[in-house]
Amino acid sequence: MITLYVSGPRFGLPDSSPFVSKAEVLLKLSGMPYRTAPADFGKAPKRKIPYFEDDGHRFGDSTFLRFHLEDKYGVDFDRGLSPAEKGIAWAFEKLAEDQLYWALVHARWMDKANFDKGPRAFFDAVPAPLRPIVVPLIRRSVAKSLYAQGFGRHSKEEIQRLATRTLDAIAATLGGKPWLMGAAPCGADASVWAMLAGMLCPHFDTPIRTAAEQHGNLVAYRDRGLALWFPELATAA
Ligand SMILES: N[C@@H](CCC(=O)N[C@@H](CS)C(=O)NCC(=O)O)C(=O)O
Repeated sequence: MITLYVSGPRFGLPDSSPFVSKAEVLLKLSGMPYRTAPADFGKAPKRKIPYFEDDGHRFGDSTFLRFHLEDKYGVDFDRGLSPAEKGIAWAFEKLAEDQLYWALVHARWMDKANFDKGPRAFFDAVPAPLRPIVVPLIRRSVAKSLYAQGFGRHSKEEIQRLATRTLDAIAATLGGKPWLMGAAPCGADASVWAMLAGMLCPHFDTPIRTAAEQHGNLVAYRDRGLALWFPELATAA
């Protein structure tokens, strides 16, 4: 059975990491049995979460989980989609991961109020005397990643503008459909849903969340996914 290594539910979300939520949705969509276990970054093949294990082999990255399920178990996440629709789905998946995700990281880690009520708790297991050293160190390394990716070079207003354009594009493409590409969820819904759920998380106050909330269809999409894949959280919300 596949083991998915996770951070765990937090902030009313299936996982504090949207990529872990994405991976769990992929597993749910696949219908394959799986279990979850706490992640250890030291054992993560790519030093990121999620990572997963199957038949004694460990692999990193949520998209490679998708490829693994497709290649080894013949799962077709894009059943019924035309080649053009598959292309659009893939582009939206990567738009969510390469744009929305970084806006989310910026909002949670660089804004002090959000950091204090969010990611700061990741360090609760670090002995108290070490926290004043470890917390700024890790926060600086996140700032460096943001700078290397590019969003760290933008002002808050510029990030807001980019994220809003992405949210508008997703909302327009989703339209009145239940899922991104039609009546059934496809592979891209795992990513797009996970990033939107993180963006709409009421625990954090961000102008991007406010922009997302302007789109009734995005809020309904988040609620639909929560009810289908994580009903325990839907009833708690
Ligand atoms: N491309 C990776 C991205 C995973 C990712 O960025 N995970 C974040 C948590 S949401 C992480 O582990 N960050 C730790 C780091 O960058 O050191 C995937 O799809 O799995």
